[in-house]
Amino acid sequence: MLKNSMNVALVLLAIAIHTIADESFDVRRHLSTVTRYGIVKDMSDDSFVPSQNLDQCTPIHLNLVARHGTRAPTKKRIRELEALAARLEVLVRDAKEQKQSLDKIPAWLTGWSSPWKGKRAGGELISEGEDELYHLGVRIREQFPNLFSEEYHPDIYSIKATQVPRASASAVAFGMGLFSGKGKLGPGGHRAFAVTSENRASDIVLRFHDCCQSYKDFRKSQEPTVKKLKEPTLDEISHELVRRYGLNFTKQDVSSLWFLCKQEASLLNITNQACSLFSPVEVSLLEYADDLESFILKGYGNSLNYRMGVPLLEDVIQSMEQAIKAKEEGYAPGSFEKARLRFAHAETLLPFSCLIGLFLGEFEFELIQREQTLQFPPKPPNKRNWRGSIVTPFAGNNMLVLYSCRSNNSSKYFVKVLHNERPIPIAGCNGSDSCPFEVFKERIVAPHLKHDYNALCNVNLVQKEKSSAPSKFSQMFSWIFSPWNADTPAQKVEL
Ligand SMILES: *[C@@H]1O[C@H](CO)[C@@H](O)[C@H](O)[C@H]1NC(C)=O
Ligand SMILES: *[C@@H]1O[C@H](CO)[C@@H](O)[C@H](O)[C@H]1NC(C)=O
Ligand SMILES: *[C@@H]1O[C@H](CO)[C@@H](O)[C@H](O)[C@H]1NC(C)=O
Ligand SMILES: *[C@@H]1O[C@H](CO)[C@@H](O)[C@H](O)[C@H]1NC(C)=O
Ligand SMILES: CC(=O)N[C@H]1CO[C@H](CO)[C@@H](O)[C@@H]1O
Repeated sequence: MLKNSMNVALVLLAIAIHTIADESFDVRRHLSTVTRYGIVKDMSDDSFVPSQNLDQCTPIHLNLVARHGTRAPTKKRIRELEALAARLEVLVRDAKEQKQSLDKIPAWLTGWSSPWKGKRAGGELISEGEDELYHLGVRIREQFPNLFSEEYHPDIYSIKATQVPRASASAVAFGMGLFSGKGKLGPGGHRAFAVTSENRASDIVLRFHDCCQSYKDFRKSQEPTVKKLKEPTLDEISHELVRRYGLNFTKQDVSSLWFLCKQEASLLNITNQACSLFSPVEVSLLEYADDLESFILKGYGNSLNYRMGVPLLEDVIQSMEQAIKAKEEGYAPGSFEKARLRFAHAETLLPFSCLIGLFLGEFEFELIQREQTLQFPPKPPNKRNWRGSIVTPFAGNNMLVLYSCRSNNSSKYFVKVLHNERPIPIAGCNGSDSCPFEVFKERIVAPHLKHDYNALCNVNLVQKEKSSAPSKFSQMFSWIFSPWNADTPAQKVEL
């Protein structure tokens, strides 16, 4: 009797602790790269004081590298969720057959079916994603009025997207915001603008990951490592869930449930189903496992991950040099580029952030410069800089704004970096959010430009293998003629 009432008391205490924790814990901020932009946009490091040293300067050029907005799950993931529905049915049935009490089973779980059931295609930008990019365009124009005051011309505002529909749709949504009210089309005063793409088979500026054979090999070789790193977390959590809900969840089930949680919370704003299966601590561990994966496969975990982005970095620097030349030589307004706006993927934005040394302390920056590897980010509850939700949420972006300053000194041009529209400390600029263009170029960019894309990626080797024209053609045709199968194996896990 006494024992029972003590158990009840303990359970009540546990519930109380659980609810207190829940109040400050918003799972929607912990979805790694499935996090929505609006949830994290204003959540950056408040302790960082942006520098004021550019007060006397004018922005003359802007580079944007943005990830596409919130998108539907891909076809492969849609199938995973359908398999999960079948699994849950079996688990509940087994529990019934064992004549177990069903009290512990959350109500939603019985008879659950995937909201994406029967959809034949996935991966497209959804309306929430359009909204993110549209408003980003509106805010950028408001923030830099003198950069965007000119009459549109495709050479002045160059808009580039990868040849993947969610990225080009993101570019269009952004442009609609950026140019709204500037045209004559419809009640919104829209205007047409150009979005250009390179062929995805050779787009080494925005899809360098997909053209780089040695990166593809590396990624494949790391699959077992990543799986092994995630295993203990999934093991531990599946044991907990089995105990808590009386269903025999496997590791795979837990992995699919976490995926479902991220989709529900991000796309449907539902947090009281799959997400509520996990405690805040468990969510933090699952989030960490995702972040660790992106660190290893797309981030500082391996230098190839970001070095293959050298063509993009070159493109950025070259656009700045052109802008400086236009300024120095007094080109007439309307005859030079003011912004280069790019819409791509997490696979583009993450490496680019690494190339400019974001999310690093000074010590780590030095290590990277000396071409040494970084340690893994620390496990929760330790704090870490490398968080997918901050580094690449949907519509996550880096802006590099070039300023011209009136000064008697040699540093007339400055680069300022905004991450998700906020100033961010750059280790290569002594932790300031800006530094002189020359310093930026010498200290941050030059060490990377020593590396050559073709050499890094074994491009010559690949071309030898695929040198026969027909195979290139058939590759192209299979892509053109099979829109529902556009994801080739190498792109399956693309974000
Ligand atoms: C779960 O698995 C264990 C061990 O495999 C088994 O003893 C138990 O009956 C199963 N429970 C249910 C509900 O299927
Ligand atoms: C999402 O749900 C929360 C309540 O859980 C609500 O406060 C919020 O307004 C919702 N957001 C959207 C965009 O619907
Ligand atoms: C520029 O020169 C003026 C006087 O010629 C001086 O007062 C000012 O401090 C100088 N500015 C900088 C940034 O050195
Ligand atoms: C960073 O600080 C060091 C010493 O504090 C100084 O020598 C160096 O010029 C600074 N670099 C930049 C880019 O401000
Ligand atoms: C390189 C250069 O011109 N440096 C000058 C910057 O301004 C200070 C103060 O005006 C001068 O002393 C430097 O020579």
